[in-house]
Amino acid sequence: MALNVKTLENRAKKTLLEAQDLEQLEGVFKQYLGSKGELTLFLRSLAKLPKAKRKSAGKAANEAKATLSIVFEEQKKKLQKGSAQKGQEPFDVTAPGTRIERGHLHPITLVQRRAENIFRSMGFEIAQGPEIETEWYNFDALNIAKDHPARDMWDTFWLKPQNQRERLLLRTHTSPVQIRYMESHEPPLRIISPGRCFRYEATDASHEFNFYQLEGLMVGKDVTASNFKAVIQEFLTRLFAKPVTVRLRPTYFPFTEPSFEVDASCVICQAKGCSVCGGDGWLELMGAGMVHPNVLKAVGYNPKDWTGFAFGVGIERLAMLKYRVNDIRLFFGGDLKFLQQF
Ligand code: FA5
Repeated sequence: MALNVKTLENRAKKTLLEAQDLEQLEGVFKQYLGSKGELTLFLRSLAKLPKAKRKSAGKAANEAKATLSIVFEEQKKKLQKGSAQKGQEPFDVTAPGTRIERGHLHPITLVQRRAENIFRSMGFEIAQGPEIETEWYNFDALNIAKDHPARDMWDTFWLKPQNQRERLLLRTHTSPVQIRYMESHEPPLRIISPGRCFRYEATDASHEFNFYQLEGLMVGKDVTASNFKAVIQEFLTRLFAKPVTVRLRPTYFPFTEPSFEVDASCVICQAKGCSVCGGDGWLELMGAGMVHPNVLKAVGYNPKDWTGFAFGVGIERLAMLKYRVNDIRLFFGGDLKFLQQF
């Protein structure tokens, strides 16, 4: 009996090693070690053997099973490696290549660039300022006193002090760029400053803790609120490629006097009334006003000689209207299904 097992083992080993592919190999394995395989059936039949023969035959059969399993695994690895290498071999140089996806600009960047082009064509320069600001530029120089409640509207993220004498924060608006620019330039001047802002506030469909603003500033001789209205109406009409009417409502900002809340006629329904404008035909877009004399004084300008207007608009808010996006969080969610539409 032991001799027969050895013969069977040798035959099975030879056939396993001769297998040309994985399918053939599996077939041979089944033939000997499958549920109805020769060796399996032999192992099952051991119980019928007389006790004296059973022990040695069982030992020989189990050793054969172990050896064949090892040979099977080794041969399998060899064939798998071979087929992977083979897969790389045929190379059709005439076959069309895999198309490379081209990236594209984010909708916020598209609106920012369009806005920059429109303002540039009206004689505005583009100025930049740091996202990490000092308390002085973000608040004090803008006439916002330390204990003024207006600071609560612009709660932000403060940085751990590292030997600086000035406290640092993530800027809450782009208005500090007004100060930085005026400190180093003489009027007359016209600038816009697009950039990232941060606020410590809960997010909802129209608020993010990280968003973009576009600041505008024009200082000159006899610059008035009428100049502001004309500039902003021209900007919005060109941005939305539709006629837009602008409405100014009185409000309060510490760095402008008088200050306005700027509403535009709804570009979705042409001011007829819809769900986006809440039915009244007007959309609140930005804060603005005439530069406060204290701000002009703080940068060394004489308020008797110079006047100016300033405004700050949320770029996401413009993009939401332009592309009819109903939730600001979509811009920063990284969902490709959303982003690929632009
Ligand atoms: C300001 O930030 C003033 N610095 C604007 C200004 C500039 C007034 C110059 C006068 C002169 P306000 O907090 O209202 O104001 O923000 C201006 C615009 O930024 C808002 O109308 C809105 O479009 C956008 N904005 C403000 N907070 C958020 C936010 N959390 N998420 C998205 N957009 C925001």
